Amino acid sequence: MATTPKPPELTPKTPAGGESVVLERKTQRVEPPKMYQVVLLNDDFTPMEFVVLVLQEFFNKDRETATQIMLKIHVEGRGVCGVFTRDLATTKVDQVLQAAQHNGHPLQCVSEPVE
Ligand code: TYC
Repeated sequence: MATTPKPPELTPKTPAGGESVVLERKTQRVEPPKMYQVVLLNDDFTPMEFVVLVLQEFFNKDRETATQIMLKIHVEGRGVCGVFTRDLATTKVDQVLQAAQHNGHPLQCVSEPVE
């Protein structure tokens, strides 16, 4: 035998005893995503100009800023190129490593969680 579907219940049920039900509206709080910094590492072989181009191309730095970051890496051994969500940071690392490999440079790049 076919059954007729019931319409959805639009009003909260009144509990036995007759008292009414108050539905609270809860404010939804969403945690900001964990962020990851992409770090370039110094080496003795990758040309300075290549690192500057990488910073301009993949991290949208202007030439002057890119040069400053490259020199900081050259002197200090490492430097932060940008801070991203996890997936974007992974993509940036992949892009840098692929460009370095393609051009025969040993440039290394890693991502690490920001504290
Ligand atoms: N140290 C390299 C050189 O003297 C330049 C360099 C800078 C390489 C930054 C890597 O992440 C790097 N040619």
